[in-house]
Amino acid sequence: MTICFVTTNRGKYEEASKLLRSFGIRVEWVNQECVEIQSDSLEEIAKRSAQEAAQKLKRPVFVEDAGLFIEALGGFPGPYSSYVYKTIGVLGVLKLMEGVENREAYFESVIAFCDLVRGELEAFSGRVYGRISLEPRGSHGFGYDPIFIPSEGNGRTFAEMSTEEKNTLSHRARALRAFASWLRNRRLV
Ligand code: ITT
Repeated sequence: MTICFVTTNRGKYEEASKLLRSFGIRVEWVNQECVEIQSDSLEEIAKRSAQEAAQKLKRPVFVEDAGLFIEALGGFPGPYSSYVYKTIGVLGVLKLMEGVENREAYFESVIAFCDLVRGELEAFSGRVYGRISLEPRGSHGFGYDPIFIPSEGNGRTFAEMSTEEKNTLSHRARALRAFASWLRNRRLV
């Protein structure tokens, strides 16, 4: 089974294709920007993007919307993570966190799958809890990986882990596993 992932982010595609391959699902990458509505809900954003992309490409697709939620900043940047990354970047986020003791944060991923022929629009989510580091560390991954230390990662940031290791812990991997088991059951229907 091959399934189409619409994203401009190579890192996301690589993580998804590695993980879904272990479920016997191949991922075809469509490197195209999705229409993203403004909303506080990742699920709402992802579902609307999936619908638009399925209409445009005339085939079933999935998209993913992710965000980093920092407790001391009231959940910022959350659904605005992409804009914040492009503007102030990881160093800007660290600056906002200067002198802040509470460094708790989580990543959330929402995958939305849309098949217009079968009338399906489904969402799957995953979270990983951790904390924001004091400085960027590591060269793997992408985005906020150099400043996010997952609780179960022995103190290392995501950027200090291989894709395979990140895939054992990450928000995206959790959402992808839920998606894969839904796809597996769907095939039996
Ligand atoms: P698409 O919308 O084209 O899929 P994007 O990179 O804009 O790609 P998001 O809006 O979902 O994706 O991501 C929001 C931001 O959070 C963006 O700057 C990402 O780099 C970052 N991000 C998402 N997942 C991440 C992860 O697993 N590790 C580190 N940063 C991540």
